[in-house]
Amino acid sequence: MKLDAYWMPFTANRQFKKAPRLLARSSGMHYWTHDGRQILDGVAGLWCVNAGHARPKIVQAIQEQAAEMDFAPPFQMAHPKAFELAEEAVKLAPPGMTKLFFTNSGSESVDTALKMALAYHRVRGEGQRTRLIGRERGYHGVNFGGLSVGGIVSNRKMFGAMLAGVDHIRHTHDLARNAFSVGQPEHGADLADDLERLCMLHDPSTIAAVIVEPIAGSAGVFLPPKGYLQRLREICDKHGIVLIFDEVITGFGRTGQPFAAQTFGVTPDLMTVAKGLTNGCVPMGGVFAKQTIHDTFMNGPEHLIEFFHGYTYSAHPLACAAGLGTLSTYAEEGLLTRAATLQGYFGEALHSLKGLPNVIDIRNFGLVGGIELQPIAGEPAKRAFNVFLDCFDKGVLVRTTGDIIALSPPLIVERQHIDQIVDTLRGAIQRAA
Ligand code: PXG
Ligand code: PLP
Repeated sequence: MKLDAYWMPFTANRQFKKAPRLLARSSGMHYWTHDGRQILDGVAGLWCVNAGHARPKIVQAIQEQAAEMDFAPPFQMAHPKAFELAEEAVKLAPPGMTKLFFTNSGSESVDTALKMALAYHRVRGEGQRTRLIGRERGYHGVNFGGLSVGGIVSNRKMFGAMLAGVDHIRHTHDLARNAFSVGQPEHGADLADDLERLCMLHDPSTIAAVIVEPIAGSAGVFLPPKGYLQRLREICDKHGIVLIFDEVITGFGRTGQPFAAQTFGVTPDLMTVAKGLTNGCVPMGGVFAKQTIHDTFMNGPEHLIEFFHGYTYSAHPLACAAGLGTLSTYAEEGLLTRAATLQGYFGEALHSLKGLPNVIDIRNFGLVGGIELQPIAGEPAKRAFNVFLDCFDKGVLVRTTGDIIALSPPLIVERQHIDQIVDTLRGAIQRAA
């Protein structure tokens, strides 16, 4: 096979092409490589295959839809499954979040939510609210909006000035005080007050929205300190700032409830999703909006477009069919609360790795895990990458970012799979010493 033409995303292309890792088939908790090796999926593909692979209802829904209708234009037209999926999805959402706008990815969801927040203020006559606030070490996708509010230096530094008028609150990662916390860390709720600092600097009347991940996944699994999200909500309420939760990873059962907003008891104004919405089977994302935000747009003459935004593939029929198959699979199997049942076992298994060489922190919540390693001096990210390669060689797929190993198994995971993931990691971490 020629590997030349494909410029791979977020990949060490030259290293990969010397020793390619090719997946050919998937079912349930497993992948099979092109040469027939079985690989246990410790990361739900890329945090998205929450119901496990090749689930029959989803497969059938996609097949039938492909044969019935390939595409329907989403602007000034629609098809029934778009409405059905939105209706089913908002039933799972926190109270008041009754509207769903469709996109094709998490990155598009984030840029959509930022635009919604700006336009919402403008429609209300507060068009001076143009500033967007993100958080250091946040990940909100790779499009210019999400990149600008994001806080991962390597994702940002090559790309110029990005959006103007963006600022960032401090991240909450604090190894000195919180290392090896089980579940939410005790220390750091006060870091939410950093938003007050930015309000004082810019004046709150200039701030449109704040976006945070309830649990930061991609940047390295950072949990919200106890009380932190509540405090952010209070400050946003006080100053009329739209609070956006980016639930691209935490959405659809990862934390033990359908959404992290429910798990942590804090309702945002807008909520971005993707990944688990269609079990990763067809690209799709979305933005849940509070009824009040949506209704603000519904003024002016009825024949005029209210929100000048959308994608050719918004509410694509194949994605809607996959989404409906996905939500009914989640419901039938109780998957959206299964992480709550398993988090004790999962957490204990992960924390059993404490004491291994170079393990400087272990973090867990629901079915999300993070293991932070001491970097090799002068060679950041190499130790964790070696662990990743070693695990893949031994039949387990994990994910690394910098020197942090991230875990997010499909929600159908069983105890023996958790044991296999953790045992494989134990060996690999020892060999990486
Ligand atoms: N927001 C959050 C919170 C995400 O986790 C996105 C937005 C962007 O979604 P798309 O669909 O545009 O990729 C994400 C995506 C990793 C990893 O290594 C995680 C993501 C993407 C790529 C890698 O953990 N999350
Ligand atoms: N670029 C061009 C030239 C287009 O015509 C369009 C859509 O019509 C786009 C970009 C945006 O594509 P999409 O709607 O798939 O995001």
